[in-house]
Amino acid sequence: MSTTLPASSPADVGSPTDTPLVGIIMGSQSDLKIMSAAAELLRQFGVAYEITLVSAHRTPYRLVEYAETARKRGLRVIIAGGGGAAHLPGMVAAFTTLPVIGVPINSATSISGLDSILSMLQMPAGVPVATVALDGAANGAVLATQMLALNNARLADVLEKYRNSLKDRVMRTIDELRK
Ligand code: RP5
Repeated sequence: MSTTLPASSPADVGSPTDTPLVGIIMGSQSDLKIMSAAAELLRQFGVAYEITLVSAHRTPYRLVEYAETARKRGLRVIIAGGGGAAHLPGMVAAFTTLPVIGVPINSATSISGLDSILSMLQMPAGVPVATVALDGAANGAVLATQMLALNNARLADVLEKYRNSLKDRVMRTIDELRK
């Protein structure tokens, strides 16, 4: 996503030096090429985030610790990406009542990503994972920012400008095609 937004002022809530409000996690270093889009967008929005690896299968105790301490460390929403048997978002959701946004990833080991989608989409009642599109890390960042913007006027304004920039891009292309 190459949309550039105005830099936030130092006084803004959620400048990159603040305590992270969004946790971006993923199951493997191979997921980083997808999940980095979420980090890039949050950086553009001026939302403080942290990004790290937490594997449901390879570092299960780290998953428990990450999820159990997330709220008291100041996080307000978690974006969790995974491919294959993508249990990370669901298991994180099991250990925290923070909203968890799941990003299914079409990894080399997945069945065209359908396995990842179903792994995080079909959660039992009471423990939701807000699942975005396959490889949809950017929408994970937008959705997380929309949650934060519920009580943050600056972020609401940033999102408005972002939407307008998307519209402007479409209109520019329409104009180009008319020539
Ligand atoms: C999942 O398995 C990860 O989220 C990744 O998408 C997939 C493959 O992992 P690697 O074998 O590339 O480490 O746990």
